This record gives sequence, structure tokens and C-alpha cells, in this order.
Amino acid sequence: MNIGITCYPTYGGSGVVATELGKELATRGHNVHFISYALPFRLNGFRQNIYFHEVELPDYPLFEVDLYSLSLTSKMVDVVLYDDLDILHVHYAIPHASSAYMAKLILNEQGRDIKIITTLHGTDITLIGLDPTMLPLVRFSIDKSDGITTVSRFLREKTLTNFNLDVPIEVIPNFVNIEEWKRQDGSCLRAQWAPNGEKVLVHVSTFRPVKRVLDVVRTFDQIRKTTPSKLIMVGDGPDRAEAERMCRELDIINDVIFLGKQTCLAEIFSASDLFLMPSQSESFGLSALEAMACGLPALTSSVGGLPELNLHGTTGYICEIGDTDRMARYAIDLLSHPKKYAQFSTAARERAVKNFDAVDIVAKYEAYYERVLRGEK
Ligand code: GMT
Repeated sequence: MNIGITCYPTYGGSGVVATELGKELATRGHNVHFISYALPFRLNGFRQNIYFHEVELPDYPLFEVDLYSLSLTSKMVDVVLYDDLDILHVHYAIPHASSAYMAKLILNEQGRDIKIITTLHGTDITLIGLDPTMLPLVRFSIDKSDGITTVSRFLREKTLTNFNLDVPIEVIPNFVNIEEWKRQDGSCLRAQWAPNGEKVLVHVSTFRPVKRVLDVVRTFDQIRKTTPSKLIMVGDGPDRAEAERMCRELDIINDVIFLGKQTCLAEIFSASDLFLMPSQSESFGLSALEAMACGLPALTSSVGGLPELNLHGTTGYICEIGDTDRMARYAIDLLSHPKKYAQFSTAARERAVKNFDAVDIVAKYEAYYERVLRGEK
């Protein structure tokens, strides 16, 4: 199949899922054409069957606002025609789904049909998509997609209720390549971070308010009172400076390492003990899955799709939003009971392997593509 994929190229789960999907599809022999304004950050190294089409923006003094969504439409039209695409799969509705629908209309005028599949990821449905500046367009472009998928059952329900839609939606969860995401030798890193045998907690995110990074710091502050430990903060974003300030104020900054954006997450997870994700909203929680695949029990909030991923009392623990005391108690309990910890660690890896293996999930996407091409939703 010839598949076009549009996504955000920057850090953030939707772009990661889209890129990993493209890589897996290319490995299976499909031709995958990424269409975006920059090379997706996980698209590193040369890969057969993968092509990148950069969307250029017009440089004209009259245009004071960003016309990306229109330029994207034009690029989609070109790539569909000249690379003979079967499917245009867009990740994150805004603005990708409406750009794609416009491209479809233009192509239809020329007698060329193209199927549009929209994968909804999270805040396109739960937050920014509901803003009055976006809602009518998001609703329309979802409704007009030939196929719609969500990354959790939670997000399917939210899509139907928030937008008052009555359309079939396929739930296809996120996935990991279980050969790449597995525990490796993390002893060198661990020796650097925790030279005195301290426990290592890790958080990965875009440091947006929705991730509640200050709760990560508060939780860690509680944990280190009883358990010698270090906190590794991976990622960057608007709340990083405030998190660093809080660490200085609490006088724990020497036990917290802010790494910024990183690409070698499996190495970092392999040198860590527990993953923290106290988010305000999370339709799936991809970083938690990646950590679990590396054998880290996850301590997450109870929101959104997280309970579909993290099994309370088995692969980790789930707490109410903002309940940092409870999250800290769970962490201390796991870190101080090695046998229990080992059971949770094994269960976390097993859950990733059994339920979220790329081999199985990418096959679901392929089957769904076939269905949509047959005109079924
Ligand atoms: O909705 C977002 O915040 C954007 C998106 C992203 O690009 O980071 O994140 C969402 O998609 C991820 C991949 O499917 C999910 O793992 C995240 O849970 C989800 N984020 C939220 O729902 C806040």
C-alpha cells in the first residue's frame, strides 16, 4: 500500500505514534510518505520505503498569520497524485483532518478518490478541540473522515459525547516495538546518577500544565524523606522552569537531574526503578507504556485512558489527580519490598508484550486500512 502520514514532527505522543507506525509499516513493505513541516524527530537514519515531503510556507508580506493548514492541503494533493497514495492517515485532528478533507475535495474534482483516516490522540478532543474557535471545524472534519480511530476506549467515548457525533470509531491502542523497548544494561548510567545505590524515579513529558510536573516534584520530595533516591526529569516545556525553581526551594535540587529532551529513552528507563505520570489528562500515556516495556512499574493518575494501560496493584498503582501523598506511599512501598517490586516489574513488561506489541497493533491498522479502502468504517 502507499500510505501518506501527516503528524506533528516535534516531541509529543501523537507524532511519536505516527512516526513509529510509519516505520513499522515500511518494514512490512508499505511505501510510507510523511507530510509535515519538519522531519519527525523519531525518523532517524535512512529507512527503506520511507519518504519525507516538507510543507513549505509561502513568504508573502500580506500574510501575517500562519497559513500552514492551507499549504499542507496543497502538499497532500501533490503527494496523493504523484506518489499514488491509497490512504492519507492524519494524526491529531487539528489542523490535519480539515487539511486532508480539503485535499480530498480538490482531488475529487479531478476524479481521484482518496481515503482519509483520522487518528485522534487526546487534547484535540478533550481540550483545544472544544474551544469555540475550533469546535465546528473539528467536529466536521472528524465526521467527514472515511475512518476514525482513537488510542483508547476513553477517547472514543469522549469524541462521541463531546462532539455529539454518531459515527463508528475504531479503538486501536498505542504500541511499542518490544524488541527495541526492553531492559538493557543500565549500570553505567545508574552509577552516574545514583552512586550510593539510591533508587531512581523517572518522569518523561512535554512539561505542559496538563502533565502536572510540579506533582512529580512534590511526590519525589515525599519519597526521598524515607528512601534515598534520585529523580530524573526528561523533556522540556513551559513548566520546566517552575519545576526547577520548586526543587531549589525544597532544597532537593541536588537529587533531581533535569536532562531536557532525550532520544535514548530505553537506556534511561533501564537505569531507573519507577515511572511517574501524575497527569491531569491523558488519553493513553505512551511514555508510561514505553517505561513499562522496559520493566518499570508505573505510578499514574487515574484519568482518561490510563486505567486501560496501567493495572492498579499489578503493573503499578493509580491515584487521584493531585494525591501526591498517596503516590509517594505507593512508591515507597514498592521500592522497599524487592519481591513485590520484581512482580510488578515483570507484570509491567508482560502487559506491554501481551497487549501493546507493535506486531499485533500495526496489523490492526493494516486490517483497518483494508476495511476503509473497501468503503467500510
Ligand atoms: O493530546 C495531546 O496532548 C497531544 C498528544 C501529543 O502529541 O503529545 O498526546 C496525546 O497523544 C498521545 C499518543 O497517542 C497519548 O499517549 C497522550 O496520552 C495524549 N495526551 C493527552 O491526552 C493529554
